[in-house]
Amino acid sequence: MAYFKNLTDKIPQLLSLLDKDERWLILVNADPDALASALALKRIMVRRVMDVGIGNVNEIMRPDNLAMVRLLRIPLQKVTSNLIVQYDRFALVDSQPHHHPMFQEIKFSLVIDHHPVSQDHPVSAEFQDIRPGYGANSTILTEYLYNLKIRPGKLLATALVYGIKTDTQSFERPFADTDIKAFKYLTKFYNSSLLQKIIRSELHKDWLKYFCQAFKKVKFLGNGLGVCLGNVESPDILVILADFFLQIHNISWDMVGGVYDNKLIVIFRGDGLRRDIGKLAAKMFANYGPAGGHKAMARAEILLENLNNMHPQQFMWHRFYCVRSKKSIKRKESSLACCKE
Ligand SMILES: [Mn+2]
Repeated sequence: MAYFKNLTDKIPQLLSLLDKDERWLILVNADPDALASALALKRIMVRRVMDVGIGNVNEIMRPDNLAMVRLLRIPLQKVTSNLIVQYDRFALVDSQPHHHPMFQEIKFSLVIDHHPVSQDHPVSAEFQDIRPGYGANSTILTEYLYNLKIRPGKLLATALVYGIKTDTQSFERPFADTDIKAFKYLTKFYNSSLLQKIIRSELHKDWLKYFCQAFKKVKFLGNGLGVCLGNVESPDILVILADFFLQIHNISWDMVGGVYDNKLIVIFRGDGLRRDIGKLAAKMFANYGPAGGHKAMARAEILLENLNNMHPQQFMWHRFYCVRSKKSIKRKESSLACCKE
């Protein structure tokens, strides 16, 4: 039996679409899984069409994504109307046309994705392969490479490994058996030092100042802690700090807030053992904006105009003490004063 699913129907259909006289552009909303998928599709197309490029619709900011693009030499171009007119055909990977306004303006000939299909937005591409059961789109592309007998080179294999690793959160999120198979298969060809280098590129040098601020402002709350920064360049630094503080011995949960894009964003992290951090996030902020998550990870985003004229830091702590004193009221049946909702 073949190691991967047999794509006997799909392969001829895909190949019949590729023409030596046509230029293809593969579009992505760039994240590691999308970038790896695009690189794999480019590898499949490269000698079968006149030219193939990769275009990203979003700005790439995360340091690990930037490291991936640089170290794995992914030739990316920002999508503009000028770029679009240089190509004849368009492919989309790890997304569907309705996922981004810029995709909606393009007629795609090929879509390969693993997100759920929407009845309201059926995909109309000539060639489509959408498999929502898969943890990563990189897995689908690995199956194509295998079926086409293309052995992935070091850079492509490393990209696909990282795509699977990030989309499945190292197999902590739902995944299919074939995601594991693809991962195992690709590790024969990848470069572990390159992968480690990408994984470790979590921080921009400029972000170190947020650590200083956080160390000065952190408040310990029993077995948890909280900190609220001012404006931050990216909400990713809040995630990094929240993950960082959870490494402290005897700290079982934390919350890290900051202001970005006219919103107070609070990232919650917990050890997932006793306290349900998703519930805490919802109790604190659900009346003010999207807030919630699961036992170990949660997030809240509140527009600054909804902070009841309070400073973001003041608002975060105010909501925390409201929730906490309510809990203690329940426990002690005392009549401690609490804020009005
Ligand atoms: Mn994906």
